[in-house]
Amino acid sequence: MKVEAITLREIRMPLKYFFETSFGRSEGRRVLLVTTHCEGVEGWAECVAGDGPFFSYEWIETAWTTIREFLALSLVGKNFAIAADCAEAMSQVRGHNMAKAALENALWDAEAKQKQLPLWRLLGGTLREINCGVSIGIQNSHEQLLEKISTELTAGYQRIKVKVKPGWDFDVLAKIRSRWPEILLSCDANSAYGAVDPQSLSKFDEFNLLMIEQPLWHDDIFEHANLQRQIKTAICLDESIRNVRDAQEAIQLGACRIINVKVGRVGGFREAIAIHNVCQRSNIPVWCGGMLETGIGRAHNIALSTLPNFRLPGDVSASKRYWAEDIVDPEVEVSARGTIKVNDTPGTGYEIKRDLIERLTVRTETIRHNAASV
Ligand code: OSB
Ligand code: MG
Repeated sequence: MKVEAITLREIRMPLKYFFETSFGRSEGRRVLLVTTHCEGVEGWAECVAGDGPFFSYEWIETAWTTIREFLALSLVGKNFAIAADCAEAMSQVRGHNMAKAALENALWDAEAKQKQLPLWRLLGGTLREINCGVSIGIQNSHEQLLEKISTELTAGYQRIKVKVKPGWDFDVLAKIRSRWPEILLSCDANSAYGAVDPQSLSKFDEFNLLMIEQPLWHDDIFEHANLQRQIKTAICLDESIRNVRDAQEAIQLGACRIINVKVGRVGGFREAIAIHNVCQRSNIPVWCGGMLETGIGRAHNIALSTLPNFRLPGDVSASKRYWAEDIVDPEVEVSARGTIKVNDTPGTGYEIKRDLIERLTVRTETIRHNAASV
């Protein structure tokens, strides 16, 4: 697979509803889309870096410039036997996993199309249908949150995850549990409890949660291990797991009982598969996290979620929860049982809506072998 050129493109996508976490509220996304041009085949991927360096130090501007100045130059003009091999070529750049993942995943998309294989099979998937949950942000009121949960349960989603932070936690969970004692419920703190007395976190145990996601610092494993010994609720790590070594360390230290795999956070499908495999061998279930993706990133998350150790419902939900109109056709839809079926169409099974993307584009740049950027 020869990489002839790489196109970067920024589109602006307003969210239907704001999405608020312990680190802030988003009203829309500036999305970086990457296209790899390989011998007549185009591969597409989405960079999940946000509008600012809040979930991670990466954001759209660092991703764009790191790709343009370094990562793209290490790929264009090169021939890779398989997409996964490009990770090695980019390894000189430290970190910047979201930028790397966008490039690697675009090449996986190209490889799947070139081989006329569905992406999920190329990744090693076995599940034909994936289980879906939703992540519901912090709202303006408790009533609004309960209303949203009710809507998603009616739609069929199998697991509800709510965002929590000090002051928006125990009262909220108590209200949810008194109305829905039996549902599969989890919470995600996005590192909001680092400064809190760890003893107080055992209060989460009252709510029979499937897990609490990333309660402590974004870069911590050790203190999560201490905390996991003190609380009954399973800890799930998100931000702390940047690669397969982090996953091994977290498992060995007992820092979590579940891992959220986000392909962008870990630098691409190759690393995501490696984490999946390590967790599978250690009997640690994984699930696929989300980053408010458009249909392009969503389609990649769906393909990844077909690997066998994706045993818990992921944050992979329907396009219409986020976007007035998604940039793929068909849009991502979820059945009344809260599932998405995969099919055998080569590639992701979701077509790119080029005209719509063109209309939403605010800037674009193409990097070619031995040529100045255009
Ligand atoms: O921590 O999982 C998270 C969105 C942005 C940043 C971090 C997170 C999230 C979500 C969104 O929870 C899940 C989704 O895409 O539906
Ligand atoms: Mg999370």
